Amino acid sequence: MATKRDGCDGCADITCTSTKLILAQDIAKNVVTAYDRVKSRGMSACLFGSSGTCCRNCNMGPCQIIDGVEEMIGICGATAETVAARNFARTIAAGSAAHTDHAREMVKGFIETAKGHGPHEIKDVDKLHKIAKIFGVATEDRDKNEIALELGELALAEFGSQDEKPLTMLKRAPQKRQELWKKMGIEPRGIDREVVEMMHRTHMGVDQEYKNIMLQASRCALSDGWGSSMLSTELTDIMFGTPVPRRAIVDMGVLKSDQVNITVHGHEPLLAEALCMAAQEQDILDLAKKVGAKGINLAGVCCTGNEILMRRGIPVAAGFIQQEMVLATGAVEAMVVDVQCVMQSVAQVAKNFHTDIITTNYRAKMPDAVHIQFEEDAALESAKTILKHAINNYKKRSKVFIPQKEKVDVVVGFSHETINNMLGGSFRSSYRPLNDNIINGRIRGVGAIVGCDNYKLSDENHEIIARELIKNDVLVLATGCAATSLGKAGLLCPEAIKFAGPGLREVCETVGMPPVLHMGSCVDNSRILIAATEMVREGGLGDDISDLPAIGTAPLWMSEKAVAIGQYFVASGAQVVFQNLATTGSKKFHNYLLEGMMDSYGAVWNVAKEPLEIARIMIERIDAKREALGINKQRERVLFDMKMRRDLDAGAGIGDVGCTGPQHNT
Ligand code: SF4
Ligand code: MSK
Repeated sequence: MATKRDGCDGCADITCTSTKLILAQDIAKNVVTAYDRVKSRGMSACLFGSSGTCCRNCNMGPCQIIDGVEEMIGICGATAETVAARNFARTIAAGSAAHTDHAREMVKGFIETAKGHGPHEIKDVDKLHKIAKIFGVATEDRDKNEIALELGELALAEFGSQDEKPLTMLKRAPQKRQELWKKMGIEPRGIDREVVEMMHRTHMGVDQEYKNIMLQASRCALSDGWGSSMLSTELTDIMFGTPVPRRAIVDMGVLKSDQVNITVHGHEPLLAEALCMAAQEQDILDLAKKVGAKGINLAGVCCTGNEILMRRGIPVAAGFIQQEMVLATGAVEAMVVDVQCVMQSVAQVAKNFHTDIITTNYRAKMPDAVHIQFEEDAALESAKTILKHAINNYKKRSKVFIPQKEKVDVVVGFSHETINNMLGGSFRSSYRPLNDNIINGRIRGVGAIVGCDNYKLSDENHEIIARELIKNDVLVLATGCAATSLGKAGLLCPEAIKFAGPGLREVCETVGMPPVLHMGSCVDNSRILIAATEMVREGGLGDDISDLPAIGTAPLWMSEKAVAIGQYFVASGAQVVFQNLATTGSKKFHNYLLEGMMDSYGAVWNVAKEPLEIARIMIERIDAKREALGINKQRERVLFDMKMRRDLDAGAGIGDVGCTGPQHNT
C-alpha cells in the first residue's frame, strides 16, 4: 500500500524541479502520487505479463506460456508466438480504437460546425479546399460550409465503411508505399472495421499464425495513422486553424496565485476550445472578479494542453506525469477532463484541496469527480456551466504553492504546412530546402521523439535523446507529452540551437527555428507521416518513406496508442525505437518485429534500454539510409554562401509568421 508521504521522501527518483519543490511543501504532505505507488509496488512485474505470454482470451485459461517448453503451451495449444502476437495486436487495436473514437467526435463536431451549429467556424479555408480535393469534393463557387458539410459526411462514412475500397487518405502516401500495401493486402478499408477484425482474429481459435496476425495489426494501425488520426488532425485544423509558430510557456509555474486556475486535461479539443471562448465572455470574467480573482487562467495538461498550446498559445502546466502534481499546488479550482490518459488518482489527490475534478464526457466518468456533461450542440453554454463551477471554488482556496523555478519559453506550432512555408517561403512553399540540406549533409536526418512519459522511467530520457540527436545534426520533431517534456528542458526555443551541431545550427539560425519542432498532440503524429511523404515527393531522398534518413522513438511510452503509432510508422516504412516491448516471451515473434518485418515493410521495431543507446541506434539507422542513398560522403562541413542564405531567408521564419506571445490570460 502506498502511504502518506513525510516531506519529499520519493524525490530522489524525480527529475522535474517543480515536482520536487511541490512535494517538499507542507500542503502536499498527504498527497499520495504515482511515484509513491511505483515505489511501494517495487519494480517487479509478472514475467508472463511483461513478456507478452499470458493469455486470458478464453475461460480455459489464463494460460502462462513458456517458449520452447512443450507442456507449457496454452490449453488450446496456442504457442508463445501466437499468444505474444495476439496480445501485441490487441494493444494496437486498443490504441487505434482510442484515436478512432476521438477522431469520430472531431468529425461529428466538424459536421455540426459546417451546419452552423455551435460556436465554432471553418477557419482554414485553404486547407478545407486541399482536403476536399483529396475526397473529390467540388470547391469552385461553393460556400465553405457547404464544402465542409460534404467533406465531413464523407469523412464520417470512412469510419463505418463496409466497402472493400481503401481509405481515402491512403492516396496521400508515396506511390510505392501504396503499391506495397495493396500487394500485401493491408490497405485499410473501414476504420472501425479494422479494429473489429483485429479483435475477432485474436479471439480464441481464429488467427493462429503470428505473421498473419501482424498483417491485420498493420492494417488496423494504418487505419489509425492514415485514417482516423489524420482525419482528426486535418479537420481540427480546418475548424480551429492550422497551427503556426507562436511563443508560449510550459511548466506548473504558469498557474496564477490571484486568478481562477482551470486545467484542461485529456485529448479532444472541442471542449478545450469552447472553454477558451467562454473564458473570454464578460459575464464569466465578471463572475471571477466577484469572487475576488483577477481573471481566469486556463492551462493545459497532456495532449489537450498540446492542442490549445499549438493553436492558441495557452500555456501547458503539465505533461502526463505531472497531472497529480499540478493539483498538489493547491492552486487549481478545477481540473476539467475528457478522455484518455486521465489517471483515476487525480480525484483522490484533489480531495486534499478545494479542487474539483470535472468529468465532461459520458464515456469517461470517475468516482469522486463532479460530472458536467459537455453538450457539443450547446458548447458555449456547457463551457460556461463548467467555468462557473470552477469560479465558485475560488473562495474555498487556502494555502497554495506555485513553483516559479522552471517557467520555460517555447516556440510551438510546427504543422507540416508551417515547415513547408518556413523552409520554402510562403510564395514557393516546399520541402526542397530541407531535402537539400539533408543531401548536402548540414542536416544529417530527421528524428521524431513522440509519445508519453512514464513513472517507471526517468523523464530526462527525452532530453538526453534530443540533445544527442541535435548535437549530431539530426533535426528533431516532437509530439505529445514528449514534446512537453522537451519544452520544459528548454529545447523548443530558437536559443536551443547552441546545443545543435554546426550544420543543423546553421540551418536553424538562418531560418530562425528551434532544432526541436513541436508538431502537436499524440493524434498529430499523422503530421509526421505527411511531412515524410512531402520529403519523398520533393525528390532526392529515394522514392519511399523507407528510403528517408528518418526514424522515430517513443522512449517512455505508456499508452496503447503509442504501440499503434509505432506500428503505423513501421508499416509506413519508418523505423522506430522503443525502450521495451511486451514481446520478449516469444523469441520468434520478438525477432520478427526486430528483424523479420524488414523484408515486408523496409522498416522494423528496435528496442534499447538506455536513452543514449536509443539515440545511437537512431543515428546509426539514419547514417545507413544516407549510405544507401549515396549521400553520406556529402556529410562534410558545408558553409552557407550568400546565395544559399538568401534562398533560405526568403522562407518565412518564425519571426516572419509572428510570435504572438502568450495569450492565456483573459
Ligand atoms: Fe489458454 Fe488458449 Fe484460452 Fe488463451 S485461448 S487462455 S492460450 S486456452
Ligand atoms: S497524452 S497518450 S501520455 S503522449 Fe496524448 Fe501524453 Fe501519451 Fe497520453
